[in-house]
Amino acid sequence: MYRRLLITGAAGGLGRVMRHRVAGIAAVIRVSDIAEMEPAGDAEEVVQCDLSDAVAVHDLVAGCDGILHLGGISVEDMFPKILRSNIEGVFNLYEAARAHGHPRILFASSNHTVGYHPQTTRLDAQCTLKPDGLYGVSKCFGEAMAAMYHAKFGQETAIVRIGSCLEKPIDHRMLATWLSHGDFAELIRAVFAAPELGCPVIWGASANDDGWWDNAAVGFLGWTPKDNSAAFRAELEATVNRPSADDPRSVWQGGAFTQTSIITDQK
Ligand code: NAI
Ligand code: 15L
Repeated sequence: MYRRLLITGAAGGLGRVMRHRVAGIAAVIRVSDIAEMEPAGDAEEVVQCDLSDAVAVHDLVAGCDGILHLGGISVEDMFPKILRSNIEGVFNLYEAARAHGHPRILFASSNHTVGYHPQTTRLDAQCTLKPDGLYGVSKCFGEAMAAMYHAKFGQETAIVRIGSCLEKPIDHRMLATWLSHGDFAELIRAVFAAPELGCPVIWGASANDDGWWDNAAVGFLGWTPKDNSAAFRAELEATVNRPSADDPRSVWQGGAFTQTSIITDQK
């Protein structure tokens, strides 16, 4: 059992759910976010912290032997925000980890690192990065930091390219990208239980009939997703219009993220 597991991004959509699903991994769960969080429960500590504040992150990581890194900007946004949270924030986290004995990290990367691959292509961990925006580029940076700190310092990270982690798929693309909360929770457990981890890329998707991603390289984790978006197909087909075949949402793995024009709006 871990001594203390740090969860960043604990006020966010996934953080609020996973906080209650990781019990038992560690004696103490330290939850953190820049935003306000629910008060501490049993065996929990709550620490408000801005990931872009290097000194605060150094203190945040002290005493932790595992980190579930969910914190950061989670959609396309203006570059200064992405810079602070996803670039400086990741650098601060890895530097803090280096200073505090290399706690094992699960880095929440994203399918938007490969968003400009067509939906007709099946990808494995060796595929070329094709980010679909500044957000995707920032996740590529995080993946590169993880790989460099592993090669140079032996820091272990599970790079999890999450598809769409929500209660159920809400559009046709998510029939391929969906990751159930239960499967994500089990993946977190597998990552922190593995005797040796290294720095693998793991596709964060459930056992969807329509999946695009090949996790053969991480069989050693013993993680077998159990849920399948097919269970929601009929409901989805009845309630949501399928975009046309030439719509970006049907063409690219990153779907609508390929179409955001925010870069041209940056000042
Ligand atoms: P979210 O946006 O709901 O939560 C992210 C949290 O990070 C927020 O509570 C926010 O306050 C916090 N945060 C942002 N900047 C911060 C900073 N400078 N310092 C401290 N905290 C900061 O995102 P969600 O959906 O919970 O996702 C969690 C992680 O998983 C994110 O890193 C996201 O990029 C990644 N991810 C999520 C997917 C999903 O389907 N939910 C898909 C792919 C990746
Ligand atoms: C992500 O990376 C986002 O954080 C999340 O909000 C979803 O939009 C997800 O990807 C997706 O591609 O569905």
